[in-house]
Amino acid sequence: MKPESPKAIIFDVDGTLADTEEAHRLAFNQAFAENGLDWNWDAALYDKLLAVTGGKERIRYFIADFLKGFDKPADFDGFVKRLHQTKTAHYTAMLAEGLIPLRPGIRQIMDDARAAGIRLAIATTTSPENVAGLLEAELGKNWESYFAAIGCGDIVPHKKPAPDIYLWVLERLLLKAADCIALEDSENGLRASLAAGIRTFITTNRYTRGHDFTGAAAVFDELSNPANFYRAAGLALPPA
Ligand code: XBP
Ligand code: MG
Repeated sequence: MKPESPKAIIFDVDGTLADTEEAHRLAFNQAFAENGLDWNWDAALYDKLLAVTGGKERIRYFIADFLKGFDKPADFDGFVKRLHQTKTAHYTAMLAEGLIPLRPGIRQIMDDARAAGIRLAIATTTSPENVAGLLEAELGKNWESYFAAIGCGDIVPHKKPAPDIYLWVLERLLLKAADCIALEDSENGLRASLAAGIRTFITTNRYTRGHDFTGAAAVFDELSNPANFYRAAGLALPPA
């Protein structure tokens, strides 16, 4: 039986709405240099570090698992927090310059869905400043009006692959998981949305192409032709 047309589409941000991880990686390295740390996360190392979601959590993971003999400062939590704040400042500066566009087809999907009365939401691990920076640059000052719920960063105790952020969004939408679909890019993201019971579609990128997407409803390399996504998702939307 054909599933009913979803009432909401819940978007992941990094890697899904926009190809952001290279900019995150550069911002991390700028923050390390600015704080006199000779750490350099090249693409190969960053690929491994992306196993942990959340920038603060990723810094801790790097120190614990990849950095031998680091002498932790007394206020280690404060050290990580400040380092991550510096990184976020560099990253949002890149966003403000319009350096990170939405991926092909994403704007079309948002506009088509809104025109058909399908609600949009965000469920991301990234910091709220980053969501605002990306979407203000791409959708304009009233970007928040596009979304019925915006779940990001530390508002939940456990980040992806835990389902917390998706459950938080479903609660705000007052919708059941079966009424929604999710759009993700990574294995951690897919595990989070599936654990929340949400039918999930994947769009891959250079960092996630080799991930295990078992359980995804469909996997796309990219969404420049939204009609393929609409057909797979049972979205009654006009072909692009
Ligand atoms: C991706 C993440 C984030 C970003 C870095 O989030 O895991 O941690 O890599 O952003 P998602 P922060 O795919 O859920 O959008 O440094 O702000 O965490
Ligand atoms: Mg992602």
